[in-house]
Amino acid sequence: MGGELLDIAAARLREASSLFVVTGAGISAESGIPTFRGAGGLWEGFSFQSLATPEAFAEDPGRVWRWYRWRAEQYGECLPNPGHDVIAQMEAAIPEVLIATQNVDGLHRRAGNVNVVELHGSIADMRCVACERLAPFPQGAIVDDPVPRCAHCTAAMRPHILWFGETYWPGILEQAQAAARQADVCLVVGTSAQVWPPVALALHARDCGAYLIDVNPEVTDLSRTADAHLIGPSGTVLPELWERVGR
Ligand code: BV8
Ligand code: ZN
Repeated sequence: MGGELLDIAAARLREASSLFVVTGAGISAESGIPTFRGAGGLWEGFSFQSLATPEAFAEDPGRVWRWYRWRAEQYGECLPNPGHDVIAQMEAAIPEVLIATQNVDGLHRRAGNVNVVELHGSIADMRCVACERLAPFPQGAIVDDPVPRCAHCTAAMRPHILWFGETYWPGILEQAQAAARQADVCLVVGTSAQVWPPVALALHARDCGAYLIDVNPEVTDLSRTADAHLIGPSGTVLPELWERVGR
């Protein structure tokens, strides 16, 4: 990858007092979590319409729960990778940092990031369909009914994850938009830029004056409009970039 592009991106990060980060499944690929649209991705054999939608849950909650329990098992065995670690170091070094992640795997928090907005929810939580109370996502093997019941009102619980066709929880996008508006640098890592609202956040940051860096081994609609497309896996590119920043 072009050294001078790395140097320019590093220079921007060195001067930045506010950083807005948008991440997608690609940042967790090197932690062993399959991406959605890559080979062997989560959608292999499952179309998202059949699983990550409110209709699918209404039709067969047990099937949706089994899929998420399988994913939770996978995520539980995974660890943050050097890409996550660098983003945690960035938050420690730069005054204003917000991470808006599309991932539900919780790896940014496990890497030490604190200012994290989980745009699409988290595999660590489940939510009551009736009273909306949150509870920890069930661990271990499914013993009886795969659909947990609410301890408070006995209605069915669902994964606390945003499904396709659902609107974002109030305040979530606004919080991210506020960070996007005041960012000196917007760093996008590992997203195919196919789900619109997260992409819109990065473009909003750029429209408000942020320098837009995209880290992805592939070319996407976002990398084409980025100020710097750093081509490669984030587990390698981010440490190299941060090394040159020297903060
Ligand atoms: C909304 C949680 C307003 C689930 C997710 C009704 C039905 C169907 C669709 C819609 C609908 N109504 C509206 C829509 C549009 C829909 C949408 O955008 N669909 C797309 C697919 C066209 N959006 C929504 O529904 C959103 N809501 O817009 O609200 C609204 C409401 C109603 C009507 C109109 C408007 C809600 C979307 C949230 C869905 N939930 N996840 C779960 O996890 O089970 S989305 C899911 O896919 C992820 O969370 C992620 O956000 C998203 C995109 O995936 P990526 O993270 O980008 O991952 P992907 O695999 O695609 O790409 C990986 C990238 O990494 C690749 O580029 C690859 O090159 C790169 N990479 C690989 N290795 C590495 C790497 N990069 C760096 N390093 C590496 N090593
Ligand atoms: Zn309840």
